[in-house]
Amino acid sequence: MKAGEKCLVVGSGLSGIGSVGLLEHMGAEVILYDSNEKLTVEELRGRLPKCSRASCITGELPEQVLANTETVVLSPGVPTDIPLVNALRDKGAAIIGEIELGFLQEKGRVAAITGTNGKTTTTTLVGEIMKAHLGEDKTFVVGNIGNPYTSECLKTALDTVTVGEISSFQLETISSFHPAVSAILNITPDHLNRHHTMEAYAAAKENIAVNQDKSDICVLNYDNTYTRNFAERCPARVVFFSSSEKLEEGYYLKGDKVVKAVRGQEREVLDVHTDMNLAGICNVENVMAAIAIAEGMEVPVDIILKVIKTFKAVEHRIEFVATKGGVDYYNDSKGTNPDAAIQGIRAMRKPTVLIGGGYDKESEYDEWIESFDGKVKWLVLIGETRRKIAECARQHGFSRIRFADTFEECLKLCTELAEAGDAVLLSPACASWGMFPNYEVRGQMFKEYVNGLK
Ligand code: UMA
Repeated sequence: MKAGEKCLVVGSGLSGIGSVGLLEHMGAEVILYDSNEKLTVEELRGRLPKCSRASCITGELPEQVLANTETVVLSPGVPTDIPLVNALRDKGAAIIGEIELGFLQEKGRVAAITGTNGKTTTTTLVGEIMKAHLGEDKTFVVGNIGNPYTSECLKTALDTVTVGEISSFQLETISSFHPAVSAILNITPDHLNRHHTMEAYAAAKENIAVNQDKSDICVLNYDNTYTRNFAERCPARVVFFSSSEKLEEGYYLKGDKVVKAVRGQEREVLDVHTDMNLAGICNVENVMAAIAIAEGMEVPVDIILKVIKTFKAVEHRIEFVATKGGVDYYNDSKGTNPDAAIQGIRAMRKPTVLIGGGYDKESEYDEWIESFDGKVKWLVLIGETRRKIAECARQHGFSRIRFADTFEECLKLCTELAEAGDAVLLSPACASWGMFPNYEVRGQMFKEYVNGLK
């Protein structure tokens, strides 16, 4: 990027603010733009540091800016096929995403993790392992996890490692992003309103390896059809993990043990009951992926195991909150798609009052409803998708459904419906948008309500 380059940053959230800071450091002339008409220019300015010289625009983008922009940095929440982005592309502007911009300043090695589910847990665990190996000051954990890459990349050096949780949205707009180790944990239907087809969604995820070669590693889930098939065309050296199949090469679950196979020779790595604190088969898969990634980043096995032994569940992911009036409350606000929510139900051991519904990502709910398996005694529905889910549930013979207009009403209803010996699970199978700014706020509100119960 040349000094004085005219850059437009679209979106004034975390990624946008990080991008403006980095672009200004790189000597660019920056405009921060947000299409949300409800935001004022003053509000945008207030989000930037005082020293920033960036201009701010909200609402409609003036024709002159459209014509003069040389590089556009898109926030992940901005679809790449909206008229504004098409117009900028047609005018000849280069379009990149926030992750690509961060990578332009990367000096160390990168481990990048994507997948429909398990990204946050795996990224956090790999981050902890890298910190134990290299030290806190030489490890950066960035990306979809909530810490923009552009805010950290200038601190990287030849001996640092960046661990990135990278979403499909972020992978749509990379061009040179090149991790030494990548991982695709699984690919199941999600975000179809944004990507339109499963093929496009899978292709975005596969982009994580697009710049890798055989000197790099790509960790893939053998049990998932999409990721297993990707191995055939993956440009990196593939390392598989599996929780259901014996592998000649890779990491797999054998009874209660995770073993590593090298040309058919097995070595026991850990016992899933005594060596880890995370519940559910999905977490065994996350742990296997984390071991494969960390070994790929040349971390000695004893350090990896030491960290896994003390690692606790990530907030909002099948997180036990409290027992109140004999009822166990679980926060799985991160269950933002049907597949993740199925894992939440699987982890329950008691009759469950389930909170579902939220923002409509055009998901199908059939498999989720089928996974209720006699365990869900009431389904309390909220949000935009509630009628669609109720209709689907009734088609599958499940009619113990209640509706709530607000989250507060929903929580009160759950407390009334749950009896001692039951569980209440917030695992909505939908994103939080529309009712909450993000899933963290939804989970936090749930926890505050539960902790306030007598
Ligand atoms: N905006 C526009 N034009 C548009 C769309 C949005 O101007 O067409 C503006 C909005 O008005 C808003 C801003 O863009 O002011 C928001 O940008 P954003 O949605 O990209 O949000 P950020 O705050 O930058 O957060 C993003 C990720 N958000 C999304 O991908 C939706 C965060 O992931 C991530 O933590 C953060 O960057 C730092 O990397 C969140 C997420 O929900 C957790 N991710 C999805 C998921 O996990 O399912 C993919």
